[in-house]
Amino acid sequence: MSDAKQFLTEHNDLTRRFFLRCGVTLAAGTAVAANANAADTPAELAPVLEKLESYFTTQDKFGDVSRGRPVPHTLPLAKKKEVGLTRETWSLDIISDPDNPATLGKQFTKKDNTAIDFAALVKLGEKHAVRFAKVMTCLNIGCPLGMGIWEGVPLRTLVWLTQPRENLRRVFYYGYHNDDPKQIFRSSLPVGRILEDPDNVPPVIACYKLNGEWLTPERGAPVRIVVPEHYGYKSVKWLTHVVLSNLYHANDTYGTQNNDVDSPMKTFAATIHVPNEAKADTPIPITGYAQSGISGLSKVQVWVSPAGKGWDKDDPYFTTAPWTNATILPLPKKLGGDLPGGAIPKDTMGFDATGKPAEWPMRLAKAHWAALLPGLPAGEYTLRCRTIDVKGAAQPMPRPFKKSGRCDIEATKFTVAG
Ligand SMILES: Nc1nc2c(c(=O)[nH]1)N[C@H]1C(S)=C(S)[C@@H](COP(=O)(O)O)O[C@H]1N2
Ligand SMILES: [Mo]
Repeated sequence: MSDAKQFLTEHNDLTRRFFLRCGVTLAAGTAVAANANAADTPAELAPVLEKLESYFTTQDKFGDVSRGRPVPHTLPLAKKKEVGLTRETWSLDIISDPDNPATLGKQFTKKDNTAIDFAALVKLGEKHAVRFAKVMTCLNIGCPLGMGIWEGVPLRTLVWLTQPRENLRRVFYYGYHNDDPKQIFRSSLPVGRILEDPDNVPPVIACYKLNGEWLTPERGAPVRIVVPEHYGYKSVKWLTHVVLSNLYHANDTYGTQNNDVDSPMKTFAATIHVPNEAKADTPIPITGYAQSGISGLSKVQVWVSPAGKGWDKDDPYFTTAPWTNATILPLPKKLGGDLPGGAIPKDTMGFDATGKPAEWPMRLAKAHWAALLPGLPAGEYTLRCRTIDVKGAAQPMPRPFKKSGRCDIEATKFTVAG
C-alpha cells in the first residue's frame, strides 16, 4: 500500500470511530431523527450548524437569472400594467404553432379576447392547483438559486382546454421579452411529459405562488412555468405564450448556447463551511448542502486527503477512495422562506398533514449535511464530497459534461496549522 493510501485508510477508520463516538446524531449512516440543534450535537458542530442558511429561501433571497433589456421585472408599474405583467392585466395565449401546426379544437388569444386571464387561472386552481418543494438551479451556475414551495395549475389542465386532436408532439412556451424577437427566451417539453408525470415527480405547472405568497416580479410574476425535474431554464418567467406544436425535437433558446436541454437535474454535494485554517489534532466541523436530482439522494460522503498527493490515474472519480458518510440533516423546525405561519402549506405534495416529509431527503430538493472530522496533523489537505443516489450509484459520475449541468466532485483545500 502506498503511503498516501495507508494514511487514508487509517484516517478513514479513525473518522468512522470518531463518528460513532459522537452519538446518535452523527453516527455515520444512521437515520437522523433529532433536530439539528439537538442536545447531543457535538459542541464543535453546534456553532457552524447555527450559521447554516435556512432550508427554504425567501423570494427576494433567490439568486436571479433574468434576461432582457430592460429586464422585465425592473419595468415601472405603469409599463408592467400596459404589457400585462400585473395580476390584473396578465393573460396567456395558448395557440397552435403556425410553423408545425397541432390540430386543436380551440385556441386562446389576446387578439380574439379569449386569452386565459389571471382570475381564470386561479379559478382553475381552486380545483386543480398543486404545490410541491423544488430547488431552483441554473444549469450554468454551480450552486442552487433557492429552495421553495411552488404552486400553480398543472400545464396539462391548460393544454386540455384546447381540445387537441392530433399532430401534437411538443409544447414550447415563452415569456414577455420587450416585444423584441431577439430577446425571446423559449423552453420546450415533449407533450407526454406535460400530460403525465413519471414516478413521484410532480406535474409541470403554470405557477403563481412561491412559499405561499404570490410570485414576486423577479421570480417571474404574475405567472411562470415550473418544471420540477429540470434546471431553471425550463421554468420560463413572465409567461405569455404556450405553443402546441408538431415539432419532434427541442427548440429551447438555451440549446442554442451549447447546453444539453434534455438532461434533468443531477445529484451532487458541495460544502458550505470548511475552516480555512484548523488547529492540529482538533476535530474539524464541516457543513454543506446536497441537491437531490432525478436519481435521488441516499448518502453524502466526504474524504480528506493530504493535498497534492494525487490519485490513481485509472480512477478519475475516486471510486476506490475511503469515503465516509456524512450526516444528512433532517428538515429543521424553523423552515425559513417566509412561509405563512412558518409551516408547510396544506396539501403540499410529499408532505403529510402535519408537515412531515414522506421521504427524506426529498427528491429534486435540497438537503443540508454535516460532518465532524477527527483532528489531523499539521499540513495541507483536500476535502472532497460526493453523493450516493437511491440506487447506490455514486454521483455526480461519470458525467464530466458541464453543459448538462455543472456538478463536480467538489474539492476544497484547507490548512491544519502546527
Ligand atoms: N423569461 C425568462 N425566464 C427565465 C429566464 C430568463 O432569462 N427569462 N432565465 C431562466 C433561467 S436560465 C433560470 S436558471 C431561472 C432562474 O430562476 P430565478 O431567477 O427565479 O431564480 O429562470 C429561467 N426563466
Ligand atoms: Mo439558467
